[in-house]
Amino acid sequence: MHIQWYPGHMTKAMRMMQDAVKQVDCVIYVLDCRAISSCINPKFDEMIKDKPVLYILSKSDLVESKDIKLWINYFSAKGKKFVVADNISGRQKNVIVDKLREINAAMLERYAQKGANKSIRAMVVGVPNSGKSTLINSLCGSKRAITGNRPGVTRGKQWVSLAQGIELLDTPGAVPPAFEDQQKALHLAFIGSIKEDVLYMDELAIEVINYCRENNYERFCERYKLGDIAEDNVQVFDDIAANRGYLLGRKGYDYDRTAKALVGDFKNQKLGKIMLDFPPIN
Ligand SMILES: Nc1nc2c(ncn2[C@@H]2O[C@H](COP(=O)(O)OP(=O)(O)OP(=O)(O)O)[C@@H](O)[C@H]2O)c(=O)[nH]1
Ligand SMILES: [Mg+2]
Repeated sequence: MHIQWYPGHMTKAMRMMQDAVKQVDCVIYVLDCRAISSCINPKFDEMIKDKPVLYILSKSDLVESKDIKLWINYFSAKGKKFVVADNISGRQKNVIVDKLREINAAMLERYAQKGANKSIRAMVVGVPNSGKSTLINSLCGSKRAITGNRPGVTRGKQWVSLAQGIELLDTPGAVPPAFEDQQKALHLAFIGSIKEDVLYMDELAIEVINYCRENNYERFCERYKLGDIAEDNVQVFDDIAANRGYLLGRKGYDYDRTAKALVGDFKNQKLGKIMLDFPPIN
């Protein structure tokens, strides 16, 4: 499967962000903990290169803490400012506000010397569905930004003010215009950052089987009541469809339904907490 998805609204969104970045003091870069490397969009990196950046490693509740630890070590070693967050609980609110002050300390100090009180303006960027709008809502304590578990929920730009003298700009998610590394595209597909219409469920399901054969063997067998995972992926489909009763009348097994169940289970942590990207070794 070759994944390619760059709808017109993303070109428009990138243009809007190019303009908006000139008006902000810093950037909040939201990365889904399940696929951190895949969430890095080189187009964002280019756009924000002159701004202080706070990385939010979001959806931490969906990954094992021992796995996140690897990323904590990586970001720390690189001297990057970051907060590991689960946006829904909003538990990290104070830490995030403190870190925003920290990355803007020089600017705040300049204003303070002139006796002025300057608010911090931050643009929130990330791939679709990474949790940007949810993070903004948790920081402001109310549902100001629209959220939803599919890519492309936020379409325009929206400013939200926090009581602590911070203004946040919500932006639409964007993926790179082309994926040189299809593995990254696949990982983005698994975390719901790519519209399902452009994906082939059966091919994604085969990736799930391959992943679980390597990483989550027992959990997979338990979930689908299998003695083992057959070597032949079509056989695995047959075994699951048979156990689940996914039949197409007399025509045999319902592969579409089986594929959907596999991908859905993978996405909804029914096959365990899964981290797809590991830090590069350097
Ligand atoms: N478990 C979990 N779910 C989260 C977290 N943050 C966001 N979500 C869910 O992820 C989905 C996407 O969240 P949004 O905030 O709409 O994502 P977005 O980055 O604004 O997406 P676009 O506007 O499409 O670019 C929603 O169903 C949220 O409830 C988190 O920290 N943990
Ligand atoms: Mg949004």
